[in-house]
Amino acid sequence: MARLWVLSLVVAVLALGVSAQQVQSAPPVYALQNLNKTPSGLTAQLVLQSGSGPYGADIKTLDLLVEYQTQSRLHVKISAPDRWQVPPSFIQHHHHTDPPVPIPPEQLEYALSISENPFSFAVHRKSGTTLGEQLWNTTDQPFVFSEQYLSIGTSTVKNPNIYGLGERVHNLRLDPSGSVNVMWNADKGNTPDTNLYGTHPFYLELRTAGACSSAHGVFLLNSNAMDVRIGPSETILWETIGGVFDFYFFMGPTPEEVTRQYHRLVGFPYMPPYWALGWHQCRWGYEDIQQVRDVVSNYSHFGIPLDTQWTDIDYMRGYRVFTLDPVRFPTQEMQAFVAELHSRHQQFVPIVDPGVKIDPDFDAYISLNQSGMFIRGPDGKSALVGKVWPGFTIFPDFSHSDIDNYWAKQIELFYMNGIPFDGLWIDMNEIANFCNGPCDDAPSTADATVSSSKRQLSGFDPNNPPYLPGDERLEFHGIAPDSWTSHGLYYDSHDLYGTLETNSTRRALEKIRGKRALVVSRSTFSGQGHIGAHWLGDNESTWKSMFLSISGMLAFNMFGVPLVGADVCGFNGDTTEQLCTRWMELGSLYPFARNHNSKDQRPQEPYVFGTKLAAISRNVLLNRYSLLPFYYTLFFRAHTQGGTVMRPLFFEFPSDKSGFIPYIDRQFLVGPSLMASPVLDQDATSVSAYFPSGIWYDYYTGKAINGDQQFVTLDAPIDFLPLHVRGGFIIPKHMNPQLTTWETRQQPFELLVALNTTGHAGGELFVDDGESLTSISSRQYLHTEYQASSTQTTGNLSSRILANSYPPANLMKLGRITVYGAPDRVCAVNVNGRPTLDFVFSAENRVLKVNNINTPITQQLSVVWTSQC
Ligand SMILES: *[C@@H]1O[C@H](CO)[C@@H](O)[C@H](O)[C@H]1NC(C)=O
Ligand SMILES: *[C@@H]1O[C@H](CO)[C@@H](O)[C@H](O)[C@H]1NC(C)=O
Ligand SMILES: *[C@@H]1O[C@H](CO)[C@@H](O)[C@H](O)[C@H]1NC(C)=O
Ligand SMILES: *[C@@H]1O[C@H](CO)[C@@H](O)[C@H](O)[C@H]1NC(C)=O
Ligand SMILES: *[C@@H]1O[C@H](CO)[C@@H](O)[C@H](O)[C@H]1NC(C)=O
Ligand SMILES: *[C@@H]1O[C@H](CO)[C@@H](O)[C@H](O)[C@H]1NC(C)=O
Ligand SMILES: CC(=O)N[C@H]1CO[C@H](CO)[C@@H](O)[C@@H]1O
Repeated sequence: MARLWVLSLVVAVLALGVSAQQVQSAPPVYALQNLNKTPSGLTAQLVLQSGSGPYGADIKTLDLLVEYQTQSRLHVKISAPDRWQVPPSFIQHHHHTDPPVPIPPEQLEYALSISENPFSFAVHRKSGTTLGEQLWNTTDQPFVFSEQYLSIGTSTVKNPNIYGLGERVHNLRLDPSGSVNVMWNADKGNTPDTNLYGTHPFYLELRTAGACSSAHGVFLLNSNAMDVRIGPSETILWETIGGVFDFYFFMGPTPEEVTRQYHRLVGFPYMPPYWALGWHQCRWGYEDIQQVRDVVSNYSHFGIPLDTQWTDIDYMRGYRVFTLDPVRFPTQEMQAFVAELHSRHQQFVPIVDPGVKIDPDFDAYISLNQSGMFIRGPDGKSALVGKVWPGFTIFPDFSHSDIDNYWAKQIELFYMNGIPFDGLWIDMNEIANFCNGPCDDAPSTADATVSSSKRQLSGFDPNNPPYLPGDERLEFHGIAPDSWTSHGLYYDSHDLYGTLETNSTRRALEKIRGKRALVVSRSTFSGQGHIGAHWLGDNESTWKSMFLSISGMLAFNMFGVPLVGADVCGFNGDTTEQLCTRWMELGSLYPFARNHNSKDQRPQEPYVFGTKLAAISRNVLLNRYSLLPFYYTLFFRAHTQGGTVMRPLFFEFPSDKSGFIPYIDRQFLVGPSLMASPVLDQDATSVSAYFPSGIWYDYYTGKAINGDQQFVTLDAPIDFLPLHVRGGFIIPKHMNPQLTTWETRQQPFELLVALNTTGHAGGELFVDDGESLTSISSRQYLHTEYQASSTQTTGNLSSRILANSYPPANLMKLGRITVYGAPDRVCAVNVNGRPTLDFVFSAENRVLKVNNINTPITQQLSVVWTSQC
């Protein structure tokens, strides 16, 4: 049993000279006591011996819990009774089995070492049974656990490659030379290098040495305002102003495995409706329903794909949520408009804010007031008042266990009496508040009828914490931290609000529509992706903002929120034709792809700049629609196994030796196989693109490039989006893409087969009805694997059907296969044992196209080609 916990207890001697007299200035020292081994870990207590943190109020006795939860996931929690903790609903699958079965020690990929006195701990990757690489070691960093200030840190390697810790507008790789990564949800536009709308205290670290690499991840489940300081001297220091230390360590060892292990904990990404992957159009400042109607008809006039039309707050009556402006967006016309969209298989998504206008004649206010399920002020009873678009508002308390009785009911009333929307866009939910804390001139409000859950504040002032992450008051553009929710003090639970709102909103939509819902939230917390989507907020119509959107999306894919995108063509500021062109190209690959604009900016729908941009938009969006089977299959993978849809190059090539790969954030991969090298600079007509090793094919022509771990200059005239397919992969597509995802789905499929240097390729296709809630859990879908192999002279492609329980798939046909890297001549092709002449071989790039295959996708497929006739 001794080896079961891979635990070494090192008894350190108290450093000479640390005596009781010096306690005031000396850092706190805790000693481990009452160690208790459990079947899959240990418990112990940490008892303060001497010293004190910088702000006093040190907690004397802490509880240590260690759990070897899975082979690759270690849980280390340091807490104290009666302290705030993130509710368990934010975490999934605590153990690899339920009830937990101890994991044989030799199977654990990590080793934990604890120093008893002074307490510290270290985590190593195990190599066999011995300690390998050190991933974490708290010994030399200040360990403080006091009422309103906690710190813990680790030493790390020189110039570490660290990613994550959002939400921040920043390059993909975090600056290791002294960056402060602040987390506290805040409405601050897309200001670079500051805390923004969401909190995801997770980082992934990539270590490389020669041709070897490994990645690990660290997650702190904590929702209080915090700083994570990286560097300057090979350290990572976490500082938070509340809660507990609830750490999870993920062993990877590949970056994609790290994210899968993290997503298993916070919840695999939810499965979006198929149409959510279509193209979306929105703006703030549509004046009336006629203008919105004109947008939709302009799209069809210019032949540009459009799945979903959105409206921002303009549609509301005086910015009251769940209302329609009777003059500009009258109910009957809105209903007719949405009915028309639906008849053309298009969707409608309106915005909803959490703030409910204080207005004694407004139903949504009257019933929120009556329900008592609102955020309460510092007295713990009366409704907290903020000021948002409609003026003074109160806010639903999404942590209230009965909140659906208010929120879902409002959504349902709006749906039934207003407009049958298909999804909801929830904004301003950090919570944003124009008063920056209490509104001086706020009207008085009713008391909550629910029993108050206000707790004793043990003498601390939540509005004035002694340590301020980001050096900024917590109520900046928000409500005061001494407000109350059913979870307790807002100071503690504030970061959870957006994700809780997403959850309640999604439940409402699923109940009303009986189908998968799209809920796009600005504010998020760890676990958001399990419930809904995110857009990157109020960016700017600048080249820099467009470039940084890539890193934003890559980070959110790591956070488990793959349905993410930025406002295409930019939100604040006027876009230009050239910027909007390049952004439409890049945006055509965003997992969540929406053109959105601010009020009073020049219009930027893709047809307003004339026929050239309209034609480019049409082409890149049709290409997106042709790729949707690929995207949708990637979402299925992420939903069922965790992991990313869009990922950095280093995820697939962690051992790349060039030294460039950890930094690359101007290019990205969709899945493992489609590499995008978009133009991100004004007036550029070429891009310098990095090619990791392996064979790559020009996506459009099949021309091969040998990946040489070097940058290659690619031509990229204004109408061109450079894309490459990685040899070794098969990408499922639709032929003849149409203007909606629904129409596109009626078209035959195509397989793009990109053979690697050994003549192999593999891929998969997932097809279901695209909207039902249970298709995956009840396996009502088609899931097929494709394999291709070839020699210099012959090759073949075959399928293996893994699940075939979606009858409509019998009517869906495979129309064409395209093979990149075919033999240098092809003279005969067989489809399912019968020769066909319906193929085209182009010797120039060795591309074979076999047309009119006409086999149902539910049927076993065999295509054989040869150069021997
Ligand atoms: C979201 O709601 C579901 C019920 O629909 C619940 O099981 C889950 O715990 C909730 N998630 C969070 C983060 O509260
Ligand atoms: C942690 O770091 C300290 C100080 O650098 C070192 O003495 C100790 O051996 C390390 N712990 C382990 C288990 O490697
Ligand atoms: C529709 O397109 C026409 C032609 O580009 C343009 O004049 C008009 O403003 C557009 N309407 C809207 C609402 O975008
Ligand atoms: C709000 O609720 C209180 C009772 O909790 C009631 O006295 C008051 O009239 C209500 N206000 C409105 C506008 O309904
Ligand atoms: C080629 O692809 C096959 C199947 O996808 C894979 O197993 C193999 O490792 C790849 N070989 C090379 C050299 O990339
Ligand atoms: C497919 O091609 C590979 C490589 O040429 C060969 O080994 C295999 O037998 C072929 N399979 C079929 C079904 O023709
Ligand atoms: C990178 C970038 O352009 N960021 C801008 C996004 O928008 C906000 C608000 O307008 C600006 O403050 C940022 O500089």
